[in-house]
Parts: sequence; C-alpha cells; structure tokens
Amino acid sequence: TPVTLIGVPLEEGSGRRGCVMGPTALRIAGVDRVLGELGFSVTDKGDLAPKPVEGLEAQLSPGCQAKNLAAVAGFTRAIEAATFEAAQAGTLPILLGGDHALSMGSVSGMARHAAALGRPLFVLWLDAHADFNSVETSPSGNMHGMPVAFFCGEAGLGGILPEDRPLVDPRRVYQVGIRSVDAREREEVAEHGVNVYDMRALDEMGASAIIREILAAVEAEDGLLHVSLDVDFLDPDVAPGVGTTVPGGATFREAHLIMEMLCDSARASSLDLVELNPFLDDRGKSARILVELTASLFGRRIFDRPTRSA
Ligand code: DIR
Ligand code: MN
Ligand code: MN
Ligand code: MN
Repeated sequence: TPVTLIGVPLEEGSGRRGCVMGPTALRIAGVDRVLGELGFSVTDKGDLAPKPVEGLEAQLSPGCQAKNLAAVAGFTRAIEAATFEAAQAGTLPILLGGDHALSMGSVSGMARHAAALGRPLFVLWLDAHADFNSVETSPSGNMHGMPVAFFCGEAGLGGILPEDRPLVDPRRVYQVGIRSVDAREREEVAEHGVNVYDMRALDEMGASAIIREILAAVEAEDGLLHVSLDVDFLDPDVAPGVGTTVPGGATFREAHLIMEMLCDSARASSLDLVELNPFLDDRGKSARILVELTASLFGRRIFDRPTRSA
C-alpha cells in the first residue's frame, strides 16, 4: 500500500506551545526516508493550514469549556477530509502531529472510510491518558483530552462535523498504557465500555498477550485498525519530548514489540504520531523514536522469522 503523509501543525488542543513544530521534526528525523527504504511509495501532502471556524463557542452550555475551539474545529474538518481522501485513494494515511486533538479528525475520517466499505473501525489508543473528557467533564478545557469522546459521539462538540457522521463504537476502542485518568473521565470510560489495558495490565500480561487479544477482536469482525500513538505512551526516560509526561510508561522494547506484531497482522489502516513537542525534546531523541517505531510498524525487523499464523 502506498503511504500518504499529512502534516498537522496543531498545538491549540494542548495546554502549551511547541507541538506546531512536530511535523517538521518528524520529517527531519526521516519519516519519509525510512518508509522509502522499506519499499513504500510515499506522498507527502505537506502541512494543513485551515482557517478557524468561528461561532461554535455560542453552542457551549454554561460551565462547559473547549479551549481554542475555533482553531481546533478548523483543523478537525481539514484533517477529516484529508484522511478520508487518502484512504479512499487506496493509500495508508499517516498523520504527523501536532497534538492529540488531531485524532478528532483522523479517526472520524477513517470511520467514514470504514463505513463506505461496510466494515467496522477499531482504534488502538497508545497513551498515558484515556482522552475521554467532554466539554462538561474536562478539568482543563484542553481539547487534546477529548478526542476519544469526540469520535465516539460523547464529547458534546456538535457543529464541527455533520451530525450524521459515522461514529466509533467505544467497545471497539482499545487503550494501552493508560496511567492518568481524571475522576469523571474514569466513570465515562467504564460506562461506555472502552477496553482499557492500563499499565498494570501491561506489566502483568505483557505486550504480546494484550496485542494478541486486540487483534483477535479486530479479526473476528474483519475490521480496520487505526493506530494512534501519543508520545507520552512511552516512559519519559525513553521519550522526553512531550508536554504531559507521566512516569512509569512503556519501555522501548514494549513499544517496538507492539509495532512488530501489528506489522505481522497487516491490519493497520492508518496511523497518528502525536504530541511530539520538539521544544521539550532532547536533541531529537523522541522524534527519532517515533520514526523508528513507524519503521517497525511498516516492516523493519531485526531478523526475518517465519510468519506465525493464529
Ligand atoms: C487531562 C490531560 N486528562 C486533560 N490529558 C491529556 O486535560 O483532559 N494529556 N491528553 O496529554
Ligand atoms: Mn493523548
Ligand atoms: Mn497523553
Ligand atoms: Mn456519557
């Protein structure tokens, strides 16, 4: 499958500046080069530069908050359209973020693509955070904490995309690496049946058993699988270039094993690389790790091994 790179210089969804530089850092770290070396044909669409969508704030109820709604809404529409178009053209979209609010658009675009194919969309959410806040429950008002609720139709953010857009069933969302969840967010995640493998599950089960379970669920329904990788999924010692580090994250090898197993499954339909903040990074370390993980997802391996079947 050819690959389409979509640059998303979005930082308005996060609480601090810097993610706007993410797409450039990922390109400098060689994301297009490693994919080319692995034999993929790569088209880089450049960076999206949408206009803000004004007037949506008026729809928010008192006490609800969604910071920089106009800017994030403009990006969401542009990302949704670019992701859908790339997937419909038979390519695999990779979103170069940009903060995690970008997944409001990328996952919605893939949900529209999956619906057009008549197949279900599954989401693998690799993150320290559940990102299931709504405009009502969010303690910060930062929209990068809302994307999962958004594409499940639970964020209270109408008016950004068409009301009849395809949603993702929260029971087809699989979260791995979770270790920071807000009080009301925790209730919402449980109530809606999101599948959470928190850090304790990763410690106890190991990455391979978790990924096997998730892939079995995807394969049972012949689903598409969108992979969303937040830098803070990784331990801060491994990847410091992110504004919301949480101690006790995934190791370098756990992350690579997940990508290698996803590669073997050939199920991944699309990928987000998000929350990279080059201003906070250590000499490009985190950008390079995201690119190396992408290489593992697309087939780089230490040794060839016989294909394992289920
Ligand atoms: C927190 C932090 N749950 C919030 N969220 C994220 O502001 O909603 N940090 N996504 O990276
Ligand atoms: Mn996130
Ligand atoms: Mn996070
Ligand atoms: Mn709810």
